Amino acid sequence: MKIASFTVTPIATIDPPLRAASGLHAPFALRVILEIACEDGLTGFSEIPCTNGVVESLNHICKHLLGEDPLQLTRLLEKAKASLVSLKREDEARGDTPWDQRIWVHARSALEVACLDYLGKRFEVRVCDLLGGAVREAVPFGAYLFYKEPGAGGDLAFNSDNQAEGWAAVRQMNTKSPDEVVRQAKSLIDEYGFQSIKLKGGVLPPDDEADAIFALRDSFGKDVPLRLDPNAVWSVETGIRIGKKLDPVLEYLEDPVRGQENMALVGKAIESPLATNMCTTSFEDIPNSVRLHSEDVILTDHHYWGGLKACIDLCRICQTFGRGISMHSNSHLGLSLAAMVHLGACIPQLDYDLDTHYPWQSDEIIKEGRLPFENGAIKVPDKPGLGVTLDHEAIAVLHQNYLNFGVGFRNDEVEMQKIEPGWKFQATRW
Ligand code: GKR
Ligand code: MG
Repeated sequence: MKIASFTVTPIATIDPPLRAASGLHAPFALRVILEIACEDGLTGFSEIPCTNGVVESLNHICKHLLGEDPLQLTRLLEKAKASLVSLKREDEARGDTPWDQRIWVHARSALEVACLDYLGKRFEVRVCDLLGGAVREAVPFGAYLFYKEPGAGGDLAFNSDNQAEGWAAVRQMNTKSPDEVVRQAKSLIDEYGFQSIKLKGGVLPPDDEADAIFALRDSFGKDVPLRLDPNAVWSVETGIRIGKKLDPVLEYLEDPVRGQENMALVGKAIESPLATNMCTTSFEDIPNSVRLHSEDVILTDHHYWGGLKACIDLCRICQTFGRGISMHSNSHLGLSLAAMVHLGACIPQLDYDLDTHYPWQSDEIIKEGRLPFENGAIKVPDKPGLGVTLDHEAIAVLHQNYLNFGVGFRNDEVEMQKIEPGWKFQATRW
């Protein structure tokens, strides 16, 4: 069956003012929804992070794929890659930001996941079955903590008199001190049952972030694994000093420093495993990773590694070279989450709970509504394909948000300057 039409829809979804090394999250996070429709009337969907370049490229590529059969996925992706070359976009570098800026990996992921969703419906099997089969039926995620400014994002102002309770209330609150970090963790864990914790760092002076980690340990005890991720803005000296300080309490330290060489230096000096979604981020980085031993754990992410099958390949390489596997996340909705769950279900050596920003987002674009966590895990959907259905009305609303918002890419530095004039991103801050 051939692809008869496609739709590329950029959307803006409410996102709270979370802090990171890159600055501050804008009131809306940008995503792109790809929908392919085939001659048999069946459709396939995917969700990826949005930039102007991704939207333009996907529109360009998809025109070349009309008439292709998603079952011939390798051929289809080769054709897609060739068509992108003719667009001559120059922004094919990952960049210094905590998130990845390369267009091709995003486009490849969008195409592959939409095709697998369609194929699952065509053959009445789940995406995880197309990937080789599930080794677990529920996929565990961790509590993802952020320093944050007051407010819940979108057009909603912080209102201390509102009726919100529990996580809905804490989600709006300022988080800066170790006590506030612990309050956020307790609330997330009460609401979702997460069994491990990651703190997004790179925001406060490193010793203050270490104090927050010790406060979490005091509060939750040694059975709740803890991670800290300063997104590579520490120097090697700081990475070694803080790494040693936190050695007794961390499950892993994620991207303390920038680049494989620096990661290897820190890794040799401390005991905690090092994890990355910033220094080993493509297959081309693997030889150097092996040569230097730049990290112990790689955070896979199907949006950034070019799709679900590429991540399965990555896991095999990780197994060969003794790397643990975890999963990276960015602000996202249920369509991305469903794909993450199918992938998580198929990774035999899933060593760690996966990252997800999902509790921070309040919108949804799937008819099933917000996907429920049970003891921190999400059940693999049991319907064919990804197992979720697009809610076109919700997408239309979020597309209007995108048009109203009028910004086509994520820029945390500009957002940060709105609350701290003159603030500048620094690739190495401490
Ligand atoms: O949401 O601000 C954020 C994070 O910093 C995100 O953009 C990172 O890509 O979560 C990510 C990470 O693990 O580096
Ligand atoms: Mg990270």
